[in-house]
Amino acid sequence: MQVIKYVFQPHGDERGQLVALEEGIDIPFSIKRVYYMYDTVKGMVRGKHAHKSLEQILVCIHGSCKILLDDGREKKVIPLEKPYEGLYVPNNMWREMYDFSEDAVLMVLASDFYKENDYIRDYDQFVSYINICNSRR
Ligand code: T46
Repeated sequence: MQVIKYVFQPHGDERGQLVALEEGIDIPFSIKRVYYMYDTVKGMVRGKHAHKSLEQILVCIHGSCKILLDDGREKKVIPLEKPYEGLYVPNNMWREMYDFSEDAVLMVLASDFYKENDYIRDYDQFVSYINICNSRR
């Protein structure tokens, strides 16, 4: 599995840091939605689903968390600890977010609006779905 973690360019000066994210330059898709999660309860695991089409970039803009990516064959855990790092999560990828620090704010840039019918929330269904997708290639 290829993991793409972007390192964005901070514009630092004597006042501090600023990161700008522009579609087509820093982000490889049109950004249709931005959401973020905070106050995540200790020990809680979020996600546990895949998307059929949605592409996303996850940026832990404060604190830290871990992301488990699973393409049905291989699993990888990617720590997000810097506000200038972005993890690309493609479609057909199971994801779980966990180990949130108390102060974590996880921001997500998404390629599409919220569509419940794009989610696969059952792991066995996810594996069957990607096997069908792979067999059509
Ligand atoms: C993903 C991971 C990284 C909305 O109404 N609009 C939205 O845009 C989103 C993302 C969620 N919601 C509602 C739906 C649920 O009632 O917010 C509630 C929590 O959503 P969910 O349980 O899907 O949250 P996570 O953290 O498990 O997953 C989210 C995204 O849904 C998902 O696309 O990849 O973050």
